[in-house]
Amino acid sequence: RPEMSGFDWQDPFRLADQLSSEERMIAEAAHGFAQDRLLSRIEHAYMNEETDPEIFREMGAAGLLGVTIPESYGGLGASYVSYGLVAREVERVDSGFRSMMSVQSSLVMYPIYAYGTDAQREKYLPKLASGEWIGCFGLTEPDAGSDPAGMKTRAQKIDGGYRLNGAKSWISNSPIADVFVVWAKSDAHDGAIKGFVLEKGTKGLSAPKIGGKLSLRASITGEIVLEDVEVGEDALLPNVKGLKGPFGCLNRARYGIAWGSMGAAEDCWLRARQYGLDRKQFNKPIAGTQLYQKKLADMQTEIALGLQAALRVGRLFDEGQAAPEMVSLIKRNNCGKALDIARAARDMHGGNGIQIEYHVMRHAQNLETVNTYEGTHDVHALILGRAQTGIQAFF
Ligand code: TGC
Ligand code: FAD
Repeated sequence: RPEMSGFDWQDPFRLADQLSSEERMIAEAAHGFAQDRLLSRIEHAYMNEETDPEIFREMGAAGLLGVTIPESYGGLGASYVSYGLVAREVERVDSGFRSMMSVQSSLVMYPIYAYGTDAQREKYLPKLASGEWIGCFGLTEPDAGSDPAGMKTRAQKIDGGYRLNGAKSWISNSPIADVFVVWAKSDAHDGAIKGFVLEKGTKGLSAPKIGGKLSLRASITGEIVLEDVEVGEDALLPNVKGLKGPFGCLNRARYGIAWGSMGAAEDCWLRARQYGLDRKQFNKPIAGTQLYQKKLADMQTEIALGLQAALRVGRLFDEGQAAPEMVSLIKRNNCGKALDIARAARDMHGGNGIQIEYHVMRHAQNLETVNTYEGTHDVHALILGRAQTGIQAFF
């Protein structure tokens, strides 16, 4: 029998050994940035429901925006595994900060890069990569969430361009956005869904904030209201048509969320472990009880498995071999497990667990959103059910 080796309880499957030196370097830099620049701001941002736009510029300077976009457009030109590692480090601090980063990278820079013209790439990507401009992605509408094909937003062909009318709802970053990637049914394209890049200040375009959120409070959310917004032909993303346009972006963002949610879960796990070692009841640390240790073991197990799965899909992404269903599987499972872990960590902190300074309840509240956006837990189950039965069960 070959020799057995030591066990690193914090990294059970030695994820770190499976990364390239560049990936390790990017992860370490993201960890340093998130712990130095983001952790110190989160309690104030969350309690006051405030989003500091300066964070985008700081993320840009740290190289965290557009990780997979080529360097010639201001990105890092790094792997999808690197992008996932960045999401993990940022969400270790807060899901809202990761949301800001992933919308900018996967939902705004990616479609401009993949579906745009050279002129659009040159105009928008460097400023989005530096964080000078903030982007948002408008797919969801008040009456079209899980079923985006039911969208009512329309683009009508006019001389030299398009006139857009409609309303988008629940849009991350929109009230502070400079660049709006908006999806609309276009009468010039047989009613197919097309993407448009709109700019702040265009007549008829507004983006009111949605207040009163009890989750993801550090990430601003709003509507996008389009009232006879007229744009030139140069606003159209010409190189994609149909739902596969927005879904091509969502595949990437959902993949990042699978990593990010594990970052939030790790923070909850490590905090619960330390709390259990420090907190004594019945004359001993609560971490010395069987129930407490079982919960820690469950957390460790789900996180180790979830990270390993995300790494596998990331490698396949980098080889051009990832399928959307793989992404559904890890987005669904990792978000669901992270939410369970955060709720358990909240409970393990007793009364202190409801306090902002113990962080775990904030993660649990955030993960309610993360489990819902980019396809709900149940919608991803239906995608996986369809793949194995051949029967779609959406309606
Ligand atoms: P369906 O018939 O399945 O497909 C229609 C067309 O789209 C193509 N397609 C995909 N292409 C690439 N990647 C994917 N993942 C794709 N999924 C579908 C498909 O091939 C087909 O193309 P074609 O050429 O044959 O027409 O479409 P359906 O209408 O039956 O869709 C069903 C369903 C439920 C799977 C889909 O609508 C869905 O995933 N709904 C969830 C909606 C969602 O995820 N919304 C996200 C909004 S953005 C957001 O939440 C950002 S939060 C960000 C943050 O703050 O971090
Ligand atoms: P619904 O689709 O109405 O779903 C309600 C419930 O019904 C869910 O439990 C769902 O699983 C279930 N359900 C729906 N259909 C079925 C079915 N066929 N079978 C069984 N159950 C079903 N969108 C963007 O476009 N851009 C963004 O930047 C963005 N950011 C967001 C930020 C936040 C904070 C939030 C909360 C949402 C954001 N969204 C964004 C929207 C998000 O993607 C949607 O909320 C999500 O897709 C679900 O849509 P819905 O809210 O309309 O819920």
